[in-house]
Amino acid sequence: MATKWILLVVSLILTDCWCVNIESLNGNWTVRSDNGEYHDIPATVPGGIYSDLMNYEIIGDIFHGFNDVNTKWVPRLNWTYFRTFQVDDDLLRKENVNLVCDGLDTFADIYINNVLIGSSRNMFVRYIFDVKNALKTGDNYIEVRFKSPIEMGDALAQEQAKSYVVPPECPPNEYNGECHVNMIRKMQASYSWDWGPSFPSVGIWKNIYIESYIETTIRYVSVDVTDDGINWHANVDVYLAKNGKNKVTGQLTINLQTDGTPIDEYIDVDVSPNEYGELVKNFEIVVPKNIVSAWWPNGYGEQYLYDLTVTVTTNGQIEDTKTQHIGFRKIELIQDQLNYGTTFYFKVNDLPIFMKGTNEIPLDILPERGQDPTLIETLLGTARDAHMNMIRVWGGGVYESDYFYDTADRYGILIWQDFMFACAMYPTYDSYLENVLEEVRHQVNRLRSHPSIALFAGNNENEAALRQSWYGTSDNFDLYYNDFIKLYITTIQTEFNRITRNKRIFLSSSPTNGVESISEGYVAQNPGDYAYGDVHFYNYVADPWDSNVYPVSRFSSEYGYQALPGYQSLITAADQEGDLNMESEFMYHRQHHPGGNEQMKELIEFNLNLPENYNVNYSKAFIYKLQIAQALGIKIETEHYRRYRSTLNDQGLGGTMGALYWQLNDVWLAPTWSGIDFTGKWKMLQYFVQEFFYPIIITGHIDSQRNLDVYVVLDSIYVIGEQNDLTASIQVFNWNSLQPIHTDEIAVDVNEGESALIKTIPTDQYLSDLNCGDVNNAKFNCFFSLSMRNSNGNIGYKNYVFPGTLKYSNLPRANVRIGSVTTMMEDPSQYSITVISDNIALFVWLETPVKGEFSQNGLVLTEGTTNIIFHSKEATSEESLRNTLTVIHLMDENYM
Ligand code: BMA
Repeated sequence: MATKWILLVVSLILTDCWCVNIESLNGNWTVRSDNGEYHDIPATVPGGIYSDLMNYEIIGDIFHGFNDVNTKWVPRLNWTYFRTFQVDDDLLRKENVNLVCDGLDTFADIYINNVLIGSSRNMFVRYIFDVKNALKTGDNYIEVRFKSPIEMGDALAQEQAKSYVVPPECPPNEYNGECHVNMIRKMQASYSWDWGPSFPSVGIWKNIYIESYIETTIRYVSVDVTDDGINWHANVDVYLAKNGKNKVTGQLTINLQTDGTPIDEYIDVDVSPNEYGELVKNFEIVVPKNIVSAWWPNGYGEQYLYDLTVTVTTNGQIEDTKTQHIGFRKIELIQDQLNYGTTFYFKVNDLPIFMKGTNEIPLDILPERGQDPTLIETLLGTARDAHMNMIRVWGGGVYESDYFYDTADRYGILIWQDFMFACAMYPTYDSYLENVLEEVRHQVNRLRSHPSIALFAGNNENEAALRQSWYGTSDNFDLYYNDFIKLYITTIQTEFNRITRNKRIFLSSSPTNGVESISEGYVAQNPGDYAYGDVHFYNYVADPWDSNVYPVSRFSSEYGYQALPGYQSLITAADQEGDLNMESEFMYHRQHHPGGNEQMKELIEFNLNLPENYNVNYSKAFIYKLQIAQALGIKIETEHYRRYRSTLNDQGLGGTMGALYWQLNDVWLAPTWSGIDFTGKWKMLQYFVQEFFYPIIITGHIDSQRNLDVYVVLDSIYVIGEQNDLTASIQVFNWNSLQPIHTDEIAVDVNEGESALIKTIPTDQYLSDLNCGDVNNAKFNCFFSLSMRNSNGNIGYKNYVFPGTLKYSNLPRANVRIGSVTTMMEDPSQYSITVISDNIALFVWLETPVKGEFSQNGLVLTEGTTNIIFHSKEATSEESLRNTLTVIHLMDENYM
């Protein structure tokens, strides 16, 4: 009984922290422009100027029509956010009173009661200002005076140009963007990108609050987990606040949850600032492997997370408590020497894992909106359901919210985290580098405890940009080379290694040749060398459906093709239907990628006929065919990478262990590389992603000798169970019959983590013997259908290989219609739909305005009746779904 009471008292003490006090300043503010034109505009914090001006209807929906250029005046003004707030005596009695700004975008002077208390210059830094002497009891007044980021960027560029220009000065004209974003520490894409509009945001985009405490408070609990083979080691850094008294003496109480008895530790602290001005206490918790369960990436096991709670006590009083979820996992990047080149793959908990995933761009071009938990859950949930295990947070966006990384931890999605530098040269004068150092310290300490964070990389494509002189730097290579080293190596990497004590993976760039780049002084002769490191691959002049055009890389971290969002999505951004004609001003306005619209037409034309321009459904047909071209292109490319995981080719290339396509999401309605459009609707690509990333696939390709090579690739049996009696079926279908004309059955023997070649077929001879058309002239009226089954039924998804260019074939005519639509008993938000066809039908595409997703879409039908599930995300009924459902296919007369 007594023990119980003691425990209760102790737990009350440990959870009840009465010293640190937080007074939020989030909520209602007011904003005005400094030129006097706009005043008394109600504002919301966290937020931003575009959101506030839209809410107050000073500007229309910035995502509509040409409003990106119509609102170019917004970031050219200086905007001041202000409000009053109350302070009481108790708060002012505390020794330390600070204003904490989790995110200010970007250049602001902050005044309290008309006294300047500090300034900001980096949207990725958390600013903490001592405001004890600025506050008074009762009413207080705060102003955050933002300066125009455009003017600041211009001024900094002028100053920089006095010694030398740091290019690119401006984006290509097609972007309708702004210049000099590389001068400022702000989301680089907010000045436009090849997939995004220019909205140079301004505002208080994260929480803002007054904190008060007596002795200290906890700034970060940052953890790097390592493994010595027998035990896990949680290397913990507790960063304490340091203003007021410059030394902290007291105790830390540590509590780590385990599967059994928690680990409790008490540590005395007596810390003074180190040479970097940090008050940091480092300690190690040794965790026997049998008392916690390992964290695994999606598809390989569970994502066990444990609470690590740190409490700081001074003078016998609890000052602050922070809980961090940690996971126990070991992650290594293996770059072993091969005869030619090196490997480049990740091992998690000693298991080599093929990384399947994508690149995310900022979740919203207005950074405050990218914090939305529902948006995060939806995007990462879609990634998880599509069997992804890695997402790259690309370097032109933002370090995402805590909620984003928490969700990645829960979903088992490893994060390849770029530092926020992309496609540019950057300055390196002293105060710029100091600014970057503040960013690195904050972001690395904020993020590194997440088990999902696999690695940090210095930048996006700047090694390649420098080596290949994308911005005309070749005449002064040494100058920009020295800047490269100074920024990414001497500054960022050195600081990163110091903070993490060399316990985390750092790559200087992406793409990079990894160890080979290092041996070539960090800027390799060919940073995109297939024999080393990671590769970004884009080729718009070769047939995307021919797997022989793709690189045999070690790890492909970017690749993709553009497509338009679906008609129903795109029309919401336009004024009228005619805007969706490919030749319209709107369509050229929305295409930022130079030459992109012509490339999209070519992308279709490699394999399909362009729709006739006079067709009433021209825009719909164009979008449909473009989505097919994109989806199948990325599918073929991804399966190519997955097939190569166990093979080295004659040149010693291969052993591919990663496929991160470009790009997951969108920030406006436009032609982009995404699989999910800005309204959340899936392009055909996203439907294909969940199939081509399935843990086991059967996949075939026709090699340069015209052999059809069929592989089974098995990543892990975790999701699908034991595969001991697997049979593959290679069928040939004639375009005009739902009955296969030939079936070849093969017993499959494939190991976990293997890509196994199960059959090679001399395509043309084989199909000629089966009377498959004018084979010698590459006109085929047959195709291959691939599937797998075991004694429990079908395994994975069906796949297919077209032996020739589709547009040269006499393609199948079919009548495809919706049969029944029935609410599913077990879950009324799901509807079972039957699709009926009287013949082979290609890329059968279902659509409805009701929000939700189909279980499959863009199907190649080889059966008369196919069941599809629709998961609705808004209220609907059998009847309204049935009434709005449409189904089309490649040879649909209305879409040719
Ligand atoms: C790569 C990316 C992005 C770009 C994409 C598509 O270069 O890193 O900069 O949006 O390709 O062009």
